[in-house]
Amino acid sequence: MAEHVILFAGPMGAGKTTAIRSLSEIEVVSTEALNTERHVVDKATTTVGLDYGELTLGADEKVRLYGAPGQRRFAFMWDVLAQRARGLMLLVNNDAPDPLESTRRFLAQFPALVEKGAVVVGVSRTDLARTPLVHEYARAIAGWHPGRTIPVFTADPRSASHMRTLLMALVANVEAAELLSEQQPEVA
Ligand SMILES: Nc1nc2c(ncn2[C@@H]2O[C@H](COP(=O)(O)OP(=O)(O)OP(=O)(O)O)[C@@H](O)[C@H]2O)c(=O)[nH]1
Ligand SMILES: [Mg+2]
Repeated sequence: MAEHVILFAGPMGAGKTTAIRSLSEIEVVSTEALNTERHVVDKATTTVGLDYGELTLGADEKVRLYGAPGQRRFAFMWDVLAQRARGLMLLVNNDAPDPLESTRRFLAQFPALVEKGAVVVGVSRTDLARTPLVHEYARAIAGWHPGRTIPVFTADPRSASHMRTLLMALVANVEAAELLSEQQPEVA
């Protein structure tokens, strides 16, 4: 059975934990603690370690889902989790103060996955804030990472079918990127 390890990263409140709970076929392992930053994002709990879930895609692709904490004070976990990840699902809450700048900063945290072409961006909470629009993200990302294919979708992390569509796009991109890199001739 082919196996994928996908990391969900992005700012606090983007919906990483919610997305993994929507997608997982096993009971999700979570490390939620009381949110002491309710002035930043008004929700009861926040991830302090990681989330873990699993699902199968098609007949024989197992996907391991890891969710990172969003808060910068837990940023040491981002590198730990990125070392294992073959793909990055970057979730960004559109109702945050400067979601484009958050996108730029989070992409800069994961240069190897960006370089490999193994990233999909999901813009959440678009029912609460309509803008920036998807094409504005796509244009900004093309400016920061010219020549890289980083698809952007709107996504509701509460919806399993939305998240499944994004995940399938990401897995397809990861597989294509890995096949391409195998075909690259060795540099003498
Ligand atoms: N209205 C609306 N609510 C959403 C949407 N996406 C997520 N939410 C809600 O926003 C909150 C997101 O919380 P989490 O899933 O804990 O976010 P997180 O990214 O794991 O946050 P941290 O672990 O604190 O970094 C939840 O209450 C979700 O129900 C959306 O598209 N629209
Ligand atoms: Mg979380």
